[in-house]
Amino acid sequence: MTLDDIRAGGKAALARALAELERFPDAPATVALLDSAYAEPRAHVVGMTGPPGVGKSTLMNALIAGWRGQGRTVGCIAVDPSSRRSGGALLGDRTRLTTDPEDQGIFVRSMAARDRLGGLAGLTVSAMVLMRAIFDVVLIETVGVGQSETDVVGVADTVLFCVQPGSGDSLQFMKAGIAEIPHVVVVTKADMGAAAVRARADVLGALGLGGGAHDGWEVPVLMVSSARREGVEALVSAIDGHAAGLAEGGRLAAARHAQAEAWLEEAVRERFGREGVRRAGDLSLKAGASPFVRLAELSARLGFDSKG
Ligand SMILES: Nc1nc2c(ncn2[C@@H]2O[C@H](COP(=O)(O)OP(=O)(O)OP(=O)(O)O)[C@@H](O)[C@H]2O)c(=O)[nH]1
Ligand SMILES: [Mg+2]
Repeated sequence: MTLDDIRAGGKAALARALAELERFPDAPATVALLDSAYAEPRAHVVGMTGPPGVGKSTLMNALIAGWRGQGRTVGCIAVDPSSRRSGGALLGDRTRLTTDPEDQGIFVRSMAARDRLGGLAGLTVSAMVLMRAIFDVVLIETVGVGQSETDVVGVADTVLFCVQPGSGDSLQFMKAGIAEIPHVVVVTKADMGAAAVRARADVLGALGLGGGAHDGWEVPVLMVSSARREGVEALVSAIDGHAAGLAEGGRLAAARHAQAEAWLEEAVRERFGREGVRRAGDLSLKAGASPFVRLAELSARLGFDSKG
């Protein structure tokens, strides 16, 4: 299947391609597809994280509606930390999508984070790269449990961190040293009134303590009520503002290049362990070079490990 086939075949074709990608991650056809997708990035990639129940999925629905209202196409990946649910991942259940299933401009895919607790499995990156070549926006939702918040940094151009009013999330935010992670902080459930205002002040205080520095970008802390669809437009604008800043001076390309190199090293480590990383030697990528071809080459050289 080629990118053109997927673009022509719509959501059904994309679903088939993603299934192939999961079943045969190392097949030459898969690598070729990912390679071409990597060379044609189209979407801005937004990562959304935050504690369980903070309102990520509801916000995802509101954001999708916001982007679709502007005529933009949206691909979503909801990463399910399967260990959180009894009986494994309830795929598709977490998203509770309220959008029109007939709309070809929205595609949502749940994925289980098999490899690490709450982490973004290698497949998430492959799916993201494929969807990035097809949609205007790609949104990745992942539950922040422990240190896994940082994982979303490895796949997204703009990272949103969600904080719930009255939950102590903002305190956690300070203690856990996660203030450097987000490009935009969202105080969810803003319809909760005073508690939301306080949460925002707390987060601003935490950011003021030296956190939140991103290359001249001042991290906005926005109050959003997904339930009432309030503040969603401002959030969409803030994301666009961050994207515009990244587009200057080749920053976006540099950030994506660094992500690709980090992913490659992680993938080699997962397959061949630390010893594999050592034997692989130089894991840097040439500008614009796809990590997928490189991984395939390295895997052939290092010998396929049963863990792969
Ligand atoms: N009052 C209010 N409640 C909200 C809002 N957004 C979400 N909720 C509620 O908060 C609860 C959790 O929302 P979800 O969107 O499922 O939260 P989540 O972060 O995706 O949860 P997990 O996927 O389990 O981590 C649900 O009961 C929602 O109805 C909001 O804007 N206002
Ligand atoms: Mg959710």
